[in-house]
Amino acid sequence: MGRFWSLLFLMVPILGVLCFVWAMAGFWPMQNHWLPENIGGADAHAIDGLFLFILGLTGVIFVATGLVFFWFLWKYDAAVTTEPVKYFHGSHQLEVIWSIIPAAALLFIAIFQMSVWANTKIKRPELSPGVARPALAEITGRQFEWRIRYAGKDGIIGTEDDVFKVNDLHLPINEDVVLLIKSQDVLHSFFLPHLRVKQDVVPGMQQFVWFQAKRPGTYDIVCAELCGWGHYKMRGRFVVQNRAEFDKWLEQAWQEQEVSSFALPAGE
Ligand SMILES: [Cu+2]
Repeated sequence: MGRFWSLLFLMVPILGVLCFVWAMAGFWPMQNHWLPENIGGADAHAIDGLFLFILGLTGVIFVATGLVFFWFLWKYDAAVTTEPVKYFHGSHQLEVIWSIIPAAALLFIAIFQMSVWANTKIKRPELSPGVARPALAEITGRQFEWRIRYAGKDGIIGTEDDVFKVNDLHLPINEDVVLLIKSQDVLHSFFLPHLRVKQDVVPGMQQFVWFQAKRPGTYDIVCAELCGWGHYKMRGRFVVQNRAEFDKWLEQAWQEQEVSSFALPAGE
């Protein structure tokens, strides 16, 4: 019977790897179970590269551990092993080895990912040397929607020509886009899966995210932090379009906003 359990245990690494390969290949019924289409620039692709590297590294360790477990279960099956159990009280040498290897692996990952981290979280794009690119829009997360305030024609947030929208983000294609992220109430997480952008939205903090969108279309904005009963519906969409279309859309949104704000007859 012990052999049965060891073979069953062997299924863990085999089925685990098979699931990943199946999903990556997009075979039925696991179409759309792998990463969403990557429409971002070099940074987004570098993030995918890091993800796959770490997946490969942990995958090798996962399979190796699974095989070792299997081997021990198989070899020391009580039904076929008559030798009595032997105990020993730790091995200093082994402990040093299995502390150093993971520590070295983690240190390697920490150094290996530094330039990607710097590009996506520290080096904000610049308009000209020393001048940070201003935000295209301010995104305020609140239970349970994304309020979006576009800088408008003057390119400055907080002025009279700002355009207000809810859950409807438009972005120009092939440009460095900077967004200012805030929370009105609790912790949220601003997540654009197709751009590999994810930023915790922390009450009391102003944060910036930046990226380039390289493919036109309509994509999801989601909240990636459980923020209350309506978390599931805290989603919006973003539309990637060329600069001329974006400007036209913004102008039209401004006109509509003007009409709706000033349409009431005097006295009402
Ligand atoms: Cu949320």
